[in-house]
Amino acid sequence: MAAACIFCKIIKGEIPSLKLFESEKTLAFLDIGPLSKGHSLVIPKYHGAKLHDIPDDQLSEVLSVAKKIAVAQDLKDYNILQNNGRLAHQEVDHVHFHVIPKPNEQEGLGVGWPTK
Ligand code: IU
Repeated sequence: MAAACIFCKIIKGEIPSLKLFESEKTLAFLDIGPLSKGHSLVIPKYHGAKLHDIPDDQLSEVLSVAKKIAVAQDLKDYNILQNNGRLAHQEVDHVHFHVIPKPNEQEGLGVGWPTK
């Protein structure tokens, strides 16, 4: 845990979040600034800024939780994204995987990149 990290504060419950899944090692919650309806983040509870900072055993559950969310939300088209570093558009320095539903054109729920 890192005292100043916003996602560590979410893990500790110091900042509220809409949780979708929680286990000993992993947390998933709705993104506060969704790119489309249902956009969520899956994070290891272990604090590390970038993917290579996280031990394998702390990462092992993250993709399967992303998959559970895709199944639970009945997603057909979606992006799984993970950014590392400012040049790669990382804003929060605690590893997180985005699960971004890609709604169809008729539903009209997409609000921006990368849903185009
Ligand atoms: P990025 O990959 O670091 O660019 O994504 C950070 C995401 O964290 C972004 O989609 C924000 O909307 C999201 N987020 C959040 O859900 N809750 C917060 O308190 C903060 C950022 I700060």
